[in-house]
Amino acid sequence: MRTRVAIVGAGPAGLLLSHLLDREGIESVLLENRSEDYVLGRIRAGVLESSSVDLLEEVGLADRIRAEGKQHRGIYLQWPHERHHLDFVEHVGRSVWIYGQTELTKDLMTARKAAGQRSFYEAADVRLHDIDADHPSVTFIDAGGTPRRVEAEVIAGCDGFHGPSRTMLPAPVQKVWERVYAYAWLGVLADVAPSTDELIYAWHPDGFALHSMRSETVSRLYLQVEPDDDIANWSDARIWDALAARLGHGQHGWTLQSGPVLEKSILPMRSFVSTPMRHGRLFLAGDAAHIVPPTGAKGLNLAIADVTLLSRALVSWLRDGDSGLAEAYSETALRRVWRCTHFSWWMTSMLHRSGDDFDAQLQLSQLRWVVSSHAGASGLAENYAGLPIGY
Ligand code: RFL
Ligand code: PHB
Repeated sequence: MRTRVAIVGAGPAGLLLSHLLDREGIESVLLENRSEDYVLGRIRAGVLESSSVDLLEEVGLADRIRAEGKQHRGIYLQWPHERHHLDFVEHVGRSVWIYGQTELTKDLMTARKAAGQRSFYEAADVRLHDIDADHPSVTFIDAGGTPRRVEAEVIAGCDGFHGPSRTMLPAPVQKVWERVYAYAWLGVLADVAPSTDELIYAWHPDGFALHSMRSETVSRLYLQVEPDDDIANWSDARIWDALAARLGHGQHGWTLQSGPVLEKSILPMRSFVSTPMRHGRLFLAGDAAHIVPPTGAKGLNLAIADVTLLSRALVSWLRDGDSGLAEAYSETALRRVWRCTHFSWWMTSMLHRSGDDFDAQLQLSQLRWVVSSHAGASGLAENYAGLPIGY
């Protein structure tokens, strides 16, 4: 079959790209190796920057975010015996929205179906061909076992960190930067109302903890653990005890409400950037090109920013015959990628326990500076609430 853009991967990057292209009259075929239910069931990010929500609004995808999401003015930063609210709106005039990636994925899948574009879930053995030629293609085996080929003008590799697209870059042109952290996150989804109105990021001698949320009745919580720790070592009771200690249960009258654990798992943490984000007729976007540790809540927002730039570049090239933005895509996208890579690394390094007591004192000094200095608070707020798409 023929199409204009073959999109590999139905995560937020691939699904949103398909929607942005469809609005400009550019047809695409979407290939995803998992089932629709599997993609919808993956619990991941939960914070949208205001620029992400503005973009989704512009393209008719923000109704449910505005109705069911929750707007937060800022976050709490805390360490033993002290909790400070950092008000992003006061410092930079922008807020963030709490809206689960699963909900956004649902909205994007609904939009793709309404647009009547072709999607293949459970596509096996997805392979990219001829990315250096004028007519690249993707082959795969569909859910019924039939081998198929999609011929396209461009391939968008939106297939996440483990997908095949990035591996197509020839070794001499590819450059990779990576940092693997000496800790991991244990993530918990709990059937209990959040014990806080806005997110709490907590530094603690036992390790970092984060209190986030998904709705009025569901909480999302994280604990710093060893990277090789086994989830079997963490009973629900041990998890709640650790959260209570690190989040300061009982301090200044604040209490952590515990409840049934719906899901728990351990997530590795890494920073990773692969360049270039374009080679020939293959364009990479989202986790296919870069990974950030989740402390800055940037992964999902970066995927949204990438495909916003990519859709503008592809529309101008494929519809209007101007390849300028496409030529510049990698360089333009990487400016924001490195900004978010730095911010995520900085938040991670400031909040996680590692090193010795000297490191701990530096972290605490940095935290005190961030909450007490307008310059410090504004820097964090500007990055967390999100820089403009064209940054
Ligand atoms: P995704 O969401 O990984 O989507 C890629 C899609 O490509 C599919 N795929 C293939 N399709 C066809 N053929 C193949 N061979 C394929 N191989 C893979 C995959 O099944 C998938 O559907 O990347 P995308 O669209 O770039 O979106 C990026 C975001 O999902 C990601 O940055 C964030 O979710 C990162 N992240 C988190 N970010 C946060 O800001 N806060 C979080 O709490 C948070 N938690 C997480 C996360 C990422 C996780 N992963 C990837 C391990 C928790 C986890 C578990
Ligand atoms: C989440 O709600 O899953 C979440 C929120 C903020 C982060 C990371 C994850 O920094």
